[in-house]
Amino acid sequence: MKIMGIVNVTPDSFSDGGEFLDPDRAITHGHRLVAAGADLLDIGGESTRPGARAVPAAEELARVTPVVEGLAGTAPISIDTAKAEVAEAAIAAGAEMVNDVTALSGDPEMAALCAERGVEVVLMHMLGSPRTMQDDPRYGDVAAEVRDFLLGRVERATGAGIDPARIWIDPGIGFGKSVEHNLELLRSTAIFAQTGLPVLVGPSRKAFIGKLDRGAPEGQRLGGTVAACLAAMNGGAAMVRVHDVAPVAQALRVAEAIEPVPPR
Ligand code: PMM
Repeated sequence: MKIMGIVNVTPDSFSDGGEFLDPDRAITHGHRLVAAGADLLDIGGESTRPGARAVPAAEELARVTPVVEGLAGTAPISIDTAKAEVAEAAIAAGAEMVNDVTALSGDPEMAALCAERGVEVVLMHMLGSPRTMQDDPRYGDVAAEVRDFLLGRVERATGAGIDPARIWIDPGIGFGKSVEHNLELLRSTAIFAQTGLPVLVGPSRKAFIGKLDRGAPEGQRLGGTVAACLAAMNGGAAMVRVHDVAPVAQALRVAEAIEPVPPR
């Protein structure tokens, strides 16, 4: 299973906000993540934490472009953005993947851009918007609803000309989900893998881990992150998106050695 290392160039991401706002620090961090075992780096300039404020495109561009430029060539780069303008600049600077938490519904130009540039695309599920998503989220059957939503977005994406072989799906852990919803999605990773599309799962340091462990703060959620990544791996996920690459890489390596999973 692959590991996507997170480089958040933001003042307010929920667990590492402000740490890597300076481009040189973000680039150094990216190098460290690659040395620690990241197969890919996900660079983002807009926080999606619950209630986060929207960032103007110019500000997001100024944050991420030097970091993409500085890290391109070190590892494949994913740009975590919902804005076509930001994605376009990041692709020009060397990004090969667009990770859009709105599943291409945030910017009308995004699907065409991704199709035209031939990049990989991550379609993630979110209920509502970051401002409102944690206000009492409800589902009937969360796994089936999230899967069906994602399959609908895949259809839209391929309809816009995106190569189906370049599409990833992500259940969006923490994006409009209660603790029980997140657990059910992790438990149901196989339902997503059965679509035949590669599955990305992003549980790293998220609030549900703190809620399950006596309110543990963001910096003390590594054990829970590892447990969630192993559950995703066992369900057939192809990649996890994490902050703490070295310990997760070690856990996955050991788990794979104990019980080899067929390579995707
Ligand atoms: N989570 C966050 C941001 N981007 N992208 C994908 N595809 N999946 C996720 O779960 C996801 C994401 C929020 O976490 P962060 O603020 O620590 O980056």
